[in-house]
Amino acid sequence: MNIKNIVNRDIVNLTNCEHEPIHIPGSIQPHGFLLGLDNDSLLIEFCSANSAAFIKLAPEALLGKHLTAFLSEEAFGAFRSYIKTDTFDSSRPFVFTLDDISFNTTIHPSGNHLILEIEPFPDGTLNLPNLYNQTRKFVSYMEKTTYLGELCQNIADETRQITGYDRVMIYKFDPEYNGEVIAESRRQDLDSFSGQKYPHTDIPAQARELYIKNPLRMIADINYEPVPLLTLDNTGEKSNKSLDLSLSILRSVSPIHVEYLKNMGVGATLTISLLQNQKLWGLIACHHYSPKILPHYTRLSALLHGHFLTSQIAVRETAEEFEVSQGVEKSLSESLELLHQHEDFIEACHQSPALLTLANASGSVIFYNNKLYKNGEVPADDELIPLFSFLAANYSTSGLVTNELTKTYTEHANLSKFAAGIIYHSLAPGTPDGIVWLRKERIETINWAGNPKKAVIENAEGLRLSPRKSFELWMEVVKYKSVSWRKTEISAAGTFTYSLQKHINFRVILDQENRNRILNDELRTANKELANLNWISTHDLKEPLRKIQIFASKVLDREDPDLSAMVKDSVERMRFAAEKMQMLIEDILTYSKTGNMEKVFKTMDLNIILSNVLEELSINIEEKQAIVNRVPLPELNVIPFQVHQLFVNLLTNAIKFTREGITPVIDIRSTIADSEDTPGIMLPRDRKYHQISFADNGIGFEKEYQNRIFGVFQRLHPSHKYPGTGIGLAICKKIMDNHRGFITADAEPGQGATFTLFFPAG
Ligand code: BLA
Repeated sequence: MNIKNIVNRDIVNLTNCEHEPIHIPGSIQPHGFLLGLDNDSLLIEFCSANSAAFIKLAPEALLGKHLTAFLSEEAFGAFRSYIKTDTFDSSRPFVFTLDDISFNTTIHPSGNHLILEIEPFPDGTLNLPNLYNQTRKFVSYMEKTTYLGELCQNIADETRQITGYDRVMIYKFDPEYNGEVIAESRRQDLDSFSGQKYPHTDIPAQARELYIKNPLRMIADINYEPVPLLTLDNTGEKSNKSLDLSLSILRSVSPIHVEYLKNMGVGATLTISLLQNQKLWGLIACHHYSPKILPHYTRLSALLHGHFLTSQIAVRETAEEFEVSQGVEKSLSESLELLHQHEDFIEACHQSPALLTLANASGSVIFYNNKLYKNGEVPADDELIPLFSFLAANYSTSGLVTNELTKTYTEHANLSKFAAGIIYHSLAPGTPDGIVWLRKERIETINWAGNPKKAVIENAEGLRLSPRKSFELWMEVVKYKSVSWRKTEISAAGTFTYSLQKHINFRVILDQENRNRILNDELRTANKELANLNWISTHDLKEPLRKIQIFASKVLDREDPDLSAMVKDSVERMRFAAEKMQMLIEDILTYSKTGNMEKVFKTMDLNIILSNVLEELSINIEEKQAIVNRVPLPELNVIPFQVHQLFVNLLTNAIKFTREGITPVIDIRSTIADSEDTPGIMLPRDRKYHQISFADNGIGFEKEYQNRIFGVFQRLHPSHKYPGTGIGLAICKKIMDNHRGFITADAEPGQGATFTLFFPAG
């Protein structure tokens, strides 16, 4: 019969430390022995080399056999019914007696095998724990303690009392899995480890994974000699056999960890996992300074402590978190209230204490419209402004939450005094406007148990890893960091920012509306004033002008021989100037009236208006012997007196700007047109217009004046021959605007001019 061992002989080195397969060492600790049975046949396939020390049968006598090799038929029957229950209950292990020694067998499945771990009861008794007492104590802790720290201390004390270890620690992980001793119960003569920190490298990831699956492990004697697991070497078909000991209690531990504990001077350990949300929250770590085997039931008692503490962690942490979040919520709703009450929240309330306490910040700053609104303890303005620009450039969409700003805003460590940690949100993307909550730097001294940077050292052989040898306190001073932001604080800051953004947007709209309203009011008043001013000034001006004209006429009419021709000429000029002035005033008055007067529309036959105008101008027409050709005009909804004015102005121009020696002919035409009929004119599409044109054969004008001609005081022919104020066509344009129509001009110098009106049809 060939027998081989399945000891894993991989050497751990710098490159594979995290991958050391600690679950398949192929060996166990010697305080018990292990059998691996084939699931189906129940034949012994694996046996630890130390079986003879317990049952006087060497592996050779057991491998390939049934348990009846050492159990009576009766005990074997009991075993069979035990394993039929499917769930293996470690609180009721399989117990058998051999030569008056009771053995405790914990059984669990592993792949295709059943693993039996067999330990004798150290003193031969079962030693059942007093669960009633234990439970009563737990309940009293629950009632007595409010905070997690206190509870941990109680658990540490109680665990030491039950188990008798020299030192019991509650060891808590931080997010990076560095650990800290947060509670400790110890033999009086020992130095305290309380408050010490241990780097994450002390417990590698695969070990942590394993401790989630298997919450309890024991090293009974750190100086133990690992016992190999043996199996039959059957024709080599399964040459690389291994047995997964993840859930085993006897599993041999990693040699690196053994070395670690030896360096620490520890003789035996018990470690219990504390889980939260399927993650390792911490450990109950027990040290003994000499070998120590903890009996099965006492282990279970200690495990119960672990479960109890685990069940309370969430409750206590939630209670603490709840207390904080109640305060945060209160401040948040206070701040939101202020926001809703004050239209100018930023100016009025930026120094509200609630704005700080909603995130438990030491300072806050709102940067809005290039102004800093500061609250609490904050950095100087010339530091804040560049900070806001930096944040807006990099975090305007995502925001930023950090307890170590210098990590992202490097080279600004000086800011840490007041802004080591920040929560930032933009208020308007694309601008530097934003809000920050700040936390001051908290300089922290960490008591590392040995220098964490030297947690791993290469030993003499070069590659082989070694845990550090010195656990002497190594103090690290952590700077530039603030206390971390809690979830509730981060979320309160987010909620408040969102409301502030809405508030600002609303303010902007409101401001805009206000500004428009004010502008409108101002415009209306200005218009009124203008109309008034026009009216007053024109009336006030007209009066003295009339007087000048009357006096001038009197002087001229008198035929006074004493008056020299020169004086007469001067008076004549004066009268002419006064007349011109009067015309100008008249036109200005009309122009301003055209815009400001109430616009009363009436359906009118334009032929009637045209006839009236022609009648009015008959003297001038006759004087020039002008011919007016007209076609029937439509009936339209118009402001009658304005269309009258329009026709007067157009016809007056046609009669005025005539060519010498040529009979003036004025053609008035009317038709319906749309944008397609008038390619040169930008009429709105899909609308029909009444197109009425006044064409003359007068002096015309240069094409370049075509558009300018409708501006105020545009005189095309500024000479005595063609007197005018330059307002007439501006009035025409305004009238057409009032009718939502258009006026265009077309001309050839020396050929004539055509003015076309477009009145909307229907
Ligand atoms: C395992 N390391 C462990 C365990 C603890 C620690 C508690 C669990 C195993 C056990 O039950 O003892 C660390 N123990 C501590 C710490 C304290 C303590 C911090 O009592 C503080 C008071 N360890 C190293 C280095 C490596 C390493 C450098 O220091 C490797 C790179 C490895 N630690 C290591 C391994 C295990 C381990 C592989 C798993 C041991 C096993 O379960 O096989």
